[in-house]
Amino acid sequence: MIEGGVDLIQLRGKQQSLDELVDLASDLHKITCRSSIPLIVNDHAEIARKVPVEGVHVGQEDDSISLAREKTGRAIVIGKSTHNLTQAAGAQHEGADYIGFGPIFATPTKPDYAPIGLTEIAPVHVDVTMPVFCIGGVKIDNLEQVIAAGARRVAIVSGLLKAPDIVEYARACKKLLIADL
Ligand code: TZP
Ligand code: MG
Repeated sequence: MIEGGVDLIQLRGKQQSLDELVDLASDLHKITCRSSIPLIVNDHAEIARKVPVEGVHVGQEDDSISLAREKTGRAIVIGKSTHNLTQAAGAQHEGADYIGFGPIFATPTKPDYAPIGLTEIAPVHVDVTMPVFCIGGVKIDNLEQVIAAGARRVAIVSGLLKAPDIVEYARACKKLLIADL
């Protein structure tokens, strides 16, 4: 992914214990920091006390932004998942540094959430000033559509992980995103 040009990596391990996530974050951070790619850990702010990751990501059901900041004990990027315009504005008010916005499309990676579609992508960029990462079912095949709807940044999970050639897939996505800047 780094070779292909991703700008950020998030460690997301829903099946792993906290200890396992700390070990994974530590191994991963050795790789990401060589390329100055920020590593964001999902769900557990306490990992940031043990590993010098650059950020923590919380969901609507996780720690608040302020509790997550407290748990990390240091200046760090904190992002939040949002699923509608109200939550996006709330995350900004709460002091998030960026938001995830979606799921844009239905996705097996997050099966319990209804897709929100493309229509709120443009409005969310009007409502909030922080970076917005559109997420959920985003693939190389629909990326132009997501960008045309107003997205400037995307987070891709299964598209990248299932790609036959991850470097090429990341490169192709990056090319579409950069072309639109
Ligand atoms: N939050 C909203 S959708 C999603 C998360 C974590 C999963 C995105 O995964 P994929 O495989 O890129 O659809
Ligand atoms: Mg979470």
